[in-house]
Amino acid sequence: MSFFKKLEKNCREKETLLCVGLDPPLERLNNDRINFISDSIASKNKSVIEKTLSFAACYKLNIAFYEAYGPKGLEALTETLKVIPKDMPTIIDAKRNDIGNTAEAYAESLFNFYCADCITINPYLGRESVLPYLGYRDKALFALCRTTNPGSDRIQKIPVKTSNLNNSYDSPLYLEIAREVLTWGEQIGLVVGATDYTSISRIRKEFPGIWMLTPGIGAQGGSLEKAIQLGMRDDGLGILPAVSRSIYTDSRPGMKAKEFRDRINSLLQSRKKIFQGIDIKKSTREELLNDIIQEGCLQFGSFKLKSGKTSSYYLDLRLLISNPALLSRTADAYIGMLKELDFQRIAAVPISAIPVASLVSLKLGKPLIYPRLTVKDHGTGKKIEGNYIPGEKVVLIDDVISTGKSKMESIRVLKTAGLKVSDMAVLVNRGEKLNSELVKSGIKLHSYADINELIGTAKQVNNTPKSKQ
Ligand code: NUP
Repeated sequence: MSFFKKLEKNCREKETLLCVGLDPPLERLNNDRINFISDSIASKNKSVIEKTLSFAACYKLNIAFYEAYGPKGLEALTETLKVIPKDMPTIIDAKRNDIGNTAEAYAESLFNFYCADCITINPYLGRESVLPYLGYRDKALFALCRTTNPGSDRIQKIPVKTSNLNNSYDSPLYLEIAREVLTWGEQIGLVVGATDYTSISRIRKEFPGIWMLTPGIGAQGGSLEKAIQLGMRDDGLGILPAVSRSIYTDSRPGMKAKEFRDRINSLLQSRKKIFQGIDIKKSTREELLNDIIQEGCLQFGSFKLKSGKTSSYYLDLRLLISNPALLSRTADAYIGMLKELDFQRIAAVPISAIPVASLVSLKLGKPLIYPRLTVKDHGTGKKIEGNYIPGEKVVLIDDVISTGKSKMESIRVLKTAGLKVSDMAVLVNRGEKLNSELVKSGIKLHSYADINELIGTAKQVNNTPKSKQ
């Protein structure tokens, strides 16, 4: 299992985001004492691990505090890593990097010898220096982006000229580094310290899906609450507040870790309340289709379609917006289709898909955009509403598909802006012959129900007394 999957599983199961740092404070030792340091650190670590295990999302060991004692210190590191249960993700904070073949040796040591699941690296040397680490597919990296030491401002905030499709502007160096580093692979997160809240917020805004490792809480004065509020993803994950000294050197490390975990969770609870809104029942597929029919979304008669053809039925899924609970359940149906797909943003086909796509976006924590099929001659005149980065993968959402001709209009606008569309999801497929350009594009169509199933449901619903929703 990959590091980020293992981490997310652990965070969800144990309801925690806390990264506990195992950094034994440095002692100046004489020759006699150094022989005992390995046992002494290993047993202190074992005790801290036992007490904090239920509150930790992962452990981070800064290698400096072990290397300081030479081979005896590294023995303690090895022993400690053995004590940590296999399903608990481990990070070795080494900030290590070099030219390719040297980085290969570092990767061998940290990933194969010490068996860390993840390490911190310095991205200053560029992409090739990171490739040897990325060869370990199940492992991950946190690249230094914004560090907590006060002097880091002088370097990390240097303004850099940046340009995108429309304009050029200044960005702080750390943001440019983030933009570059995150193109190197999916196994990469960023170190963004809790001592600069603006950078946490800018990184989260620009990269809604990434993981941040956030040290600087406790001994260095960073606020846990602010870091979480600004850095948490909308799914309640995505940030690892890292606390070392404030837990490790406390006389009751277990209580201290619990206290941090509880503070994180109380923020999570209040967020959940905001997002939950109304009480929504979970429904089976059959119940959902029944209720959509009951809402009057499928009408029989003679209807003229956009294509000019006449149809004996008409699907009006726009009605769902007036029944918030049903709209929310419909959004869950889309989420079921989107779960396994790989994308950074959702694009809604205007106008009918925008309300349900907004709900999907909110529930999944994935940002939303929509293309404009007719560009306004006033205001900004944008072709796409919302923020995006060219090169990102988007999934297109619409309510119904007939031939898919109108989907192609949206897809063309998105592609012209440099976005990649490989999947689209609709609630109902009318089962017509698909537009040839759409077929050629290779975009995969996911539909929740086809029209025959819906017509079948409608017949049953019309023959049975109306049930209460
Ligand atoms: O910017 C950084 N700041 C920082 O403190 C990047 C880090 N990796 N760290 C590390 O996090 C630091 O070296 C130490 O291992 C831990 C913070 O420890 P504490 O201040 O919670 O004791």
